[in-house]
Amino acid sequence: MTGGAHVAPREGRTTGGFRIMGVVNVTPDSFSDGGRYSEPEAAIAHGLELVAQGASILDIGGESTRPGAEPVSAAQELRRILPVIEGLVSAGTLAQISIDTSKAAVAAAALAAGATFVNDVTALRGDPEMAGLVAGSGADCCLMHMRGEPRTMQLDPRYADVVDDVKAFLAERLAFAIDGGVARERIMLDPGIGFGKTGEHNLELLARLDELVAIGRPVVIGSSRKGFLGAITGRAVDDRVAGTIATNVLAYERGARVFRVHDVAPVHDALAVTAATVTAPWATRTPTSSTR
Ligand code: HH2
Repeated sequence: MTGGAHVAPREGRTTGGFRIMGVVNVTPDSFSDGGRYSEPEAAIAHGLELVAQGASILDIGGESTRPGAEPVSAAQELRRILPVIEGLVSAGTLAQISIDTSKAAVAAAALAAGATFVNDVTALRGDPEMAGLVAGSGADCCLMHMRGEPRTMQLDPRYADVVDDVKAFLAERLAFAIDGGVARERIMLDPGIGFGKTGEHNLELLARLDELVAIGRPVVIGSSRKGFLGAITGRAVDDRVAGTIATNVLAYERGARVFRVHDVAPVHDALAVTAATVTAPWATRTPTSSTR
């Protein structure tokens, strides 16, 4: 399969060295915003607003991956995402456009329309054509850990050691992608918060995130509004921004650098302050020089 033209993604990085990936779900059934941006005009306007709030990547999705979600056809997914990508491109957005799909046919059309990033929650396992497509297009990609598939992934997930298991999986998928011709510097890794994990698994992955960062590729975190935040705070899905901020600030401190969120403005500000604090001169001063 051939992909889009060879592409050079725009940078758009902020001074703190982090990037925010704003979520644009063009779906009727996403867990937090399903149905809100099903019309292309609404999705395009929402995407542009997220960029104005600080997103440098827009992640466009046409299929929900929430627990229990039913798969949709490539044709249906394309009908949802293509007008949105085309609209964002013709609006001249400076953000990098990411396609959230595990189907190569959908990714190929999205890349041809101007996307330069493939966010594949199956980490190139869902479609045998995907690795070749990503390699040939020169797009960036995110490889995410998921245990099982969305329909069944939350049925009693178990791990020997969740961080060791996710780390081994991500290292194996990184090697697979590189063997398939994807440039190492194009690849990001994601522990897949909420994908075949209990709340405790999610928390342990966040607490020990530095162990995944040690693989040596940028780590993406997608904790935004997810169920484990509701379980801790008792908050409904639309009211989990404080929990989302806490997890993203913690993940930044542990070394994550890409943050996939719905609530871009507050997360951007929280990360900007965190980054300014931990990258300031005093943060790296040695004890001897600071005791005088
Ligand atoms: N989470 C969701 C979807 N895609 N991609 C990455 N890389 N990491 C994530 O954690 C991740 C993801 C689920 O969130 P959302 O898109 O809001 O919901 P839905 O899948 O129901 O559309």
